[in-house]
Amino acid sequence: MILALAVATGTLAACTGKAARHASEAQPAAQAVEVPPFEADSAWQYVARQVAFGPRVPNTPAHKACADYLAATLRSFGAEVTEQRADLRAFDGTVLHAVNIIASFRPEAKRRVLLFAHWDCRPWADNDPDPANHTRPVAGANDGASGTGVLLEVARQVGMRLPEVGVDIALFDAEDYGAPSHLSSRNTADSWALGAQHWARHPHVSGYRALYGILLDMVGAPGATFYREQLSDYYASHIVDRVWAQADALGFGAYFIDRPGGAVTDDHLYVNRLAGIPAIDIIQHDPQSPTGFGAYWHTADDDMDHIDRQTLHAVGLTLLHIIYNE
Ligand code: AHN
Ligand code: ZN
Repeated sequence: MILALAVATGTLAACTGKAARHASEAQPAAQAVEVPPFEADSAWQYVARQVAFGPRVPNTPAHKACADYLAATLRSFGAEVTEQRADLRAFDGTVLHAVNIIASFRPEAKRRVLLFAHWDCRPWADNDPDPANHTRPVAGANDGASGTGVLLEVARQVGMRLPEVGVDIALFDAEDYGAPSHLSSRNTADSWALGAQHWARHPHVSGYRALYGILLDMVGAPGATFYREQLSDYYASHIVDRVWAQADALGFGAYFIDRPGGAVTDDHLYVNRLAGIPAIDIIQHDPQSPTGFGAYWHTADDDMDHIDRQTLHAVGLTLLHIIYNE
């Protein structure tokens, strides 16, 4: 692990400048697009701010306060913001008062890109080695806040200078209320991603279309590796190709591994299957770990100590390059 980190850091330092020179040499001046910076400190603050509310578990005061904060922050960047409220039934019958938050830039544009993440927290740290934590919520620094934090910084940059393409940023709720592992007989795939399932059936704009969608999930751990997720390759391998090539060109090849990872039942499944929008998942995959995710996943360790600015930067800058070159 220490070796992998050293390699990742070295590659970053060595390649960022080289990639920039290479891009300007290869493209004629008329076609060069100026891509805004991605400020990793700012993204880190957006992650910390969410975590400071406490676990954003549906039907809690922290959840409500964070929803208000997310909507107000996106409005302050100049986006048109929809708060899509829905009462969604969880696997155990609990009715979740959910809020999907959708921020639109250039709402009139026909050509659009959808960027999304979940913002809620898992109510149970059911993968924690200590059984006492199995009934306690996760802090969700990585699992929830990291993707949302990166998208807030992307939204801030987009709001300051709009790209040609329309951009929608959807923060989905109730992703992580899937049945806990000790109730594995009820652990049906569809108990996850309830907010995304609702939006995919009832988009915030009727007849909503996007060229493609990109989901961020657990994009903040130090030395995180993102493999080609299987459902993404099934539905939208051309988008996976583009994103992984863009990341590599920016010197982020140590994060974005161009090899297959596992399949993950995540928000993008429903954006593909129910909304018919080709969508991919950028999600941390650790081939060594028994869960396939990072060791912090659904444990009491999913806190700010496991959030790294360089990982946020690799993901955020890659996204900005994708949308400004669209
Ligand atoms: C399942 O474990 C079925 N899906 C993982 C989706 C997820 C949970 N992403 C973050 N937390
Ligand atoms: Zn989770």
